[in-house]
Amino acid sequence: DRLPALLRTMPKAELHIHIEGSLEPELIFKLAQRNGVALSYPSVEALRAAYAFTDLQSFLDIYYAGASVLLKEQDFFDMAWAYLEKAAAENVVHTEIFFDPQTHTARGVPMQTVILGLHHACQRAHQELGLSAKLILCFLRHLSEEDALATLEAALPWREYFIGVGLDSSERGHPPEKFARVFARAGELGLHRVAHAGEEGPPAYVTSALDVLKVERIDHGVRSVEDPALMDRLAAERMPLTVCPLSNLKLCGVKDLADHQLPQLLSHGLVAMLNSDDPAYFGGYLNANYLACFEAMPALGAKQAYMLARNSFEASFVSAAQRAQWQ
Ligand code: ES4
Ligand code: ZN
Repeated sequence: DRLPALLRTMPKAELHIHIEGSLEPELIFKLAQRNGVALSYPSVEALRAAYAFTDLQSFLDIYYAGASVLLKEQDFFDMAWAYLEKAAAENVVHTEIFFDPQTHTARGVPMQTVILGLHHACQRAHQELGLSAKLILCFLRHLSEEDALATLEAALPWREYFIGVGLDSSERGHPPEKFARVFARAGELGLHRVAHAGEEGPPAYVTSALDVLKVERIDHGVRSVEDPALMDRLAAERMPLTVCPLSNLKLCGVKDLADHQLPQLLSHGLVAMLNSDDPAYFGGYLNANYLACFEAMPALGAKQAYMLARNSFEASFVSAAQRAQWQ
């Protein structure tokens, strides 16, 4: 069976990866020591043992705690570089990386420190690994829209270092409508727009992300399968869904990968592809997501593998000319 080899070696894009979610326990401890930050876990093993999540919030609490070791530009560089080396080794040729500036600026880390550290890693990845890497600035939806607006303005001196904005963190109780003004402002600035929707929240949040935030992609979107009219609309508009199967499994969105919505999304003609979301926390990077899905889902074969890779390029924010080099 040559399918696993195909999955590993085919060129692909990754469009849904939170860089803070790529921070491995070993690097958390190394940075804690380097920066003199106290951790509430005695060892790497104890921290990893705490990665037993029941829902999105139980994960976010430990994810924000892990990010507290990031203080200096070098820390952000080291975190991103570690991810980019792994991505290149998995035949990811293009990646669009989420970062959460508010997680850092709220602790007194300057915006410049965050953006320059990440940007320099992306620049080096292009030069040394031949990997195209772009940044997407995410707003934390559990915070206010005023905070999101101030964050966007604070990032504008580095406007050319990110290609778009996203919306992440606790979904339930924080509908897309809450961020209508900041997404409109991002649109005026010529930034791409994406949002997490239909991960834990209802399909109505997917609809309002489209209608109110004018997003060009939906992150997760798996609960769209509960609304047949929405499924038809997503297919008709070729609206991409950045699906993260191991994330949904670890956060108990599905009981088993065999129950995951991916085969339904593909058979309905949706532009879905696979992504790792928070690989250090959810049990694997992009190829682990591919391998686990193709192992668990009998409907997936070589045809679907090519389709997922093709969708990853179609849904990316790179030019058609650039895409032609990879496909
Ligand atoms: C996230 Cl899995 C997930 N969902 C929402 N927000 C996030 N931030 C990092 N990972
Ligand atoms: Zn995510």
